[in-house]
Amino acid sequence: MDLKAIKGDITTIEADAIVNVANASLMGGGGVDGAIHRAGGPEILEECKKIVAKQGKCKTGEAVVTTAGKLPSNYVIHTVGPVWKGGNKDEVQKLANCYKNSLALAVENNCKTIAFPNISTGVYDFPKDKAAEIAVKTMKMFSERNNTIEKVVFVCFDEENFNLTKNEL
Ligand code: AR6
Repeated sequence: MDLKAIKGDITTIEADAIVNVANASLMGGGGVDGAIHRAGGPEILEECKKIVAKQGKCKTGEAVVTTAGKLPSNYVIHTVGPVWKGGNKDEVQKLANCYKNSLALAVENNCKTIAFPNISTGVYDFPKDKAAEIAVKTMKMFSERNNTIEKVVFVCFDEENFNLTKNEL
């Protein structure tokens, strides 16, 4: 598995799947979630509504898949990251689950290339250094057991996340 970090906007990335950081309602929001729904168009929200009608809200650490609408990727994988509450609420495990479950869903959908944002490091306030460490560690563990995904790109929006992720890699 080829792992790399770039600085950029995930909505412009051509990959089999890009990962969105949603909230439990899957009804859109700010940050990367807002950017993905805006750029991808209403088809994404339509599918999210169907998923919620069928299975209810998305739990923290879990992931679901929809079309990517007008985006240059094939799928959007929506995962719900943990809100940082000081570190004693299982935040680390839940963040690792976001990466693991998103990768598993990518494999199920025959994706070979996948792009991730730095999950939970915006309004959910997860410390960026810890988050980068967990993201890279989880990715490497996954790649030891699975070789269907060929390329994973961390698309970092800000310089700090970019440098932290690059250093972890
Ligand atoms: N491309 C890549 N990364 C981005 C982009 C982009 N276009 N825009 C922002 N980021 P956040 P969270 C980075 O706040 O902390 C939403 O309202 C950003 O710099 O988007 O997981 C949801 O609905 C940061 O490093 O997500 C949830 O309610 C990272 O993406 C809540 O926010 C995550 O920031 C999720 O909070």
